Formats: sequence, C-alpha cells, structure tokens
Amino acid sequence: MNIINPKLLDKFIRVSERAAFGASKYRGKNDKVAADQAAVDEMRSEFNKIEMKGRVVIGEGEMDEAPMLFIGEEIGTKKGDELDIAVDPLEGTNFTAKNLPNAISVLAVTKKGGLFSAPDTYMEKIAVGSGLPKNIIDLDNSVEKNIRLLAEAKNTKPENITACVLKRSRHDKIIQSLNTLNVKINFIQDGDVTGVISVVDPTSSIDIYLGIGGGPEGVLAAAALDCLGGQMQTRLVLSDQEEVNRAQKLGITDLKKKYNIEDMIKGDVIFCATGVTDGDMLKGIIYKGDFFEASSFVLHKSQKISKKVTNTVKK
Ligand code: VTB
Repeated sequence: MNIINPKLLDKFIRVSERAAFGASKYRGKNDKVAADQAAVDEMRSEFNKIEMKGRVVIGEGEMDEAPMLFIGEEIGTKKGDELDIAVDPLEGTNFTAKNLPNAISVLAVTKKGGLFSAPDTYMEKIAVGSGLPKNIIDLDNSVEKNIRLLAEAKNTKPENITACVLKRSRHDKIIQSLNTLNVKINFIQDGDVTGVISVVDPTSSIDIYLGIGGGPEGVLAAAALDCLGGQMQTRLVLSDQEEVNRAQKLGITDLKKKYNIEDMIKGDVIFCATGVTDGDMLKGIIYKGDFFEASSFVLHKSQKISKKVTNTVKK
C-alpha cells in the first residue's frame, strides 16, 4: 500500500486538537456560527504548517460560497506529498452552543484520489461492527431483514440487538420497524460521525447504525470504520435538481450508487477526532493556565494504529 508518512500523524492530531480548542471557547455561549468559525480558523492555520500538498475534498462548502476550508482549497506548505483531506472542524455545533456532550473536531486524510468527495447533501447510512460476514447488511434490504441477518450472525435474537438512530421524524418508519422487532434503540440528537463509529467501539453496546444524515459526515465515519474493520453502506439522498447539480459538479455520475467503505476510502487513511465537549468517546478540552488538554481518537490504517491520546498543548 502507498502509505501516508507516519511522521505526519502527530501533526494531524495537532490540527484536530487546535480546532477543538478554538470551538471550546464558545461552549455554552449559544453561538454555533462563532464556534464553527473558531474551529475552522484554528484548523486551517494548523494545516498550513504541515509540509504537504493538501487538498480539501470534503470541507465547509463550495468555493463560490467563499468559506475557509472549501472543497478544492489547497492547504499545507505546498511542498511534500499530495494528500486529500476531509474535515468537519466542528461536528456538533448545537452541542457546543449549548455545552452538551459529544461535540468533536474531526478530519481524515488519504493519498491523492483516495477520498470520495461527497456533496453536502443527505446520505442514507447503515453500519455494523467488525467480525461479521462480508456484505451482511444492504440498504436495499428491509430494516427487518438487516436486523434478522445481523442477529443471526451474532447468534442472538433481534430483541438483543441495539440500534443507534438520529432522532428525526424522517426516521419514523425505521423506528417503527425496529419497534416491531423489539430492538433496543439508542437515540442521538446529533453527531452521527460518533453514532456510526459506536458500532466498532468495544465499550459501546451498539450493534448497528441506521438512518439519514450528512454526506460529508458519512465519509468521515467510513474512514474510521475502514481502520477498525467495520462495515458500512451509504447512498446519496438528492432531493432536488440543485442537489443533483452539486453532486454532478463533484464528478458523480451514478446518482443512485450504493457506496461500500472501499468505494469511499481507497488505500491508506488517517483519522483524528478531538473532543470539544465531554462525550461518550472522548473528554472535552480542559483549560490549564497557558495550556489546554485535548483528548483525541487516532487511527492510521497502514500502521495499525488505533489509540486514544491526551496531550497538553500551549494555547
Ligand atoms: C447531520 C448529521 C450530523 O447534523 O448532518 C445532522 O450527519 C443534520 O441533520 O452529524 P438535520 O438536517 O436533520 O438537522 C449532525 O447531527 C451534526 O452536524
């Protein structure tokens, strides 16, 4: 495999740490725009210190909207390896604004051409953990069929399965089907990157993730699952011509394609997530005088690295 230089890992951890620190200043201040902006600014300036020819493939929007970290933006010193980068500087803007658990800063990195550039539209998602028969779940199966297949593979009954679902009315039908099978549902208010990753988290009881969330968040979660041996399938939800145009602009021709992890993430990948507020997966940023303490979840596929790190960083 064409690997990402392992020496860059610490530098990428620093990027998500700084983004989380930026956002942390706005915890509980009821201003999600300012929190997001602070995360973006910190993330961008830290990325620009890294020796690489980086390109944002999943970012804060498209160039004509002129945000920072837009799709296509070149980042890094413009010397070094060509890397594709997906970012969500603040995943959980509402959580941060209200100082609720589970806000994170998150990024994924591949070699050039390794990341699916998903448009910022909705995406259907289904994900399960490791150690299961390949292609066990499918978006074209009914919810009932997917749950029964999963329960069978786990040698248990549907009533012993736990599903994670974003609490939205668009999921009423899924919820009804899960209720019929007596599946336990773990609702989340927001933050489906963490929701999807929970299927591979040995400390969580979640067996399956189901539902519709953001496309960019889907690809970020796929990067983590790829390193941890989970399975995931996604499909874009394009609700009008404008969204179709956006997808086509990113080079997508088959609008109904089902994406498995290997269609979203190719080759080596790095994933870093840092807690902004305390959460199920990570502790939030802690201030310590002139320093802050940041907890991150870090993965590097080719190096078989999967670790949680806590660093003390100068403000
Ligand atoms: C989704 C989900 C994200 O926001 O994008 C959601 O993927 C927005 O969904 O993790 P709604 O339009 O239904 O509110 C998050 O939950 C947080 O960014």
